[in-house]
Amino acid sequence: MPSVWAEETLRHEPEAEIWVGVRLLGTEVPERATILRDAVAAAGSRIVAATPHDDAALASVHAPDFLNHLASVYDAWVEAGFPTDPGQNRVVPYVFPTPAMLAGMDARVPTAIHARAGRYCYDTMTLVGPRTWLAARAAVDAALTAVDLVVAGEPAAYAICRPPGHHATRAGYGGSCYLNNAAVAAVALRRSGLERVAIIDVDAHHGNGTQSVFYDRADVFYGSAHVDPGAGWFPHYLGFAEETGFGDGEGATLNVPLAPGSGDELWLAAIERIAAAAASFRPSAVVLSLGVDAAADDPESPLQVTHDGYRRTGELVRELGVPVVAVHEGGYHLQTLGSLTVATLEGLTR
Ligand code: SP5
Ligand code: ZN
Repeated sequence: MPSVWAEETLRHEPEAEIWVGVRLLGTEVPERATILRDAVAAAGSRIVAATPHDDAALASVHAPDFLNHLASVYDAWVEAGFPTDPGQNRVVPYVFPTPAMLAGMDARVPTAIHARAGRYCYDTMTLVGPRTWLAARAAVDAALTAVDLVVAGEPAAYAICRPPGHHATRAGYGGSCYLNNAAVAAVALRRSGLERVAIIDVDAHHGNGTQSVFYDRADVFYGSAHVDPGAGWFPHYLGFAEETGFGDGEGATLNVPLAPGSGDELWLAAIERIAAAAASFRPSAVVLSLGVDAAADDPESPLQVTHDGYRRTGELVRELGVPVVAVHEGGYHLQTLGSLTVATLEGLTR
């Protein structure tokens, strides 16, 4: 199975995340991508270079003002002098125009960059640096190249996307995600002529961004197993079982939240439910949002999925019998990230 690689994905260096006001070393580090590339190559995957793609699919997922903001916010931050005064070399917002602030009024558009920084961002953990845009855009190209491979007849292709994407909404970034690689891949598959696409999200966290992009659409199913956001895990406010879609999309969203500590048995029961719902949807292709942070050793989630659990997850997706574009999301334990991904891809192609 081919794996798509883009060197520029290494150029995003967030260096930190601000969590509960404390500056921590972030876990979404560039080394994740090289580990993934080396692991799949060692397992026999053919490494394919990502090719540049235009903005057609990207612009149907994300708002134009959001894309312009992400592409330009770092330069504006530097231009305004923030790296020297007060000494912040990454874009870190401090005021967010939430419903709590606006109280039903429309947000104005401020000119100051430290004010505008909060307009399209929803947390303090997702920093923007000098080449964040370059890397995020390259991850989109990797996902679109994997789509091309599947459209050309490959039964499955894997995109080594970094930064990840499933928390990015139409006009918002957060959760270490900037551009929604999986959503763009799903749209590109639709644009290739496929009528229905199912997204199956096996990252430990709920993909609130992907869910929201397709929430009112009947042509893209979104199913996700993840640690219960209500139990204290990102993204906290979304990802509950009651969220089932809206309007034309009613019934095309399925969330299966799992209690912290859940292992293979509960995880695989959730994946089986999601695969059954995806099968009923009769998709022509699947986008697998492949995060491996539900694994036991991962520092960012309390789930306890094993290598065998991830392998079986891949098999359950393969058993849908349609082509699969796998797009990497989370997974932060550097020692097992590669082998967990290989196990999933082996299940997917066995
Ligand atoms: C794509 C993806 O997996 N995004 C996950 C974002 C969740 N990050 C939450 C980070 C919360 C605090 N991190 C420090 C953990 C201290 N134990
Ligand atoms: Zn995650």
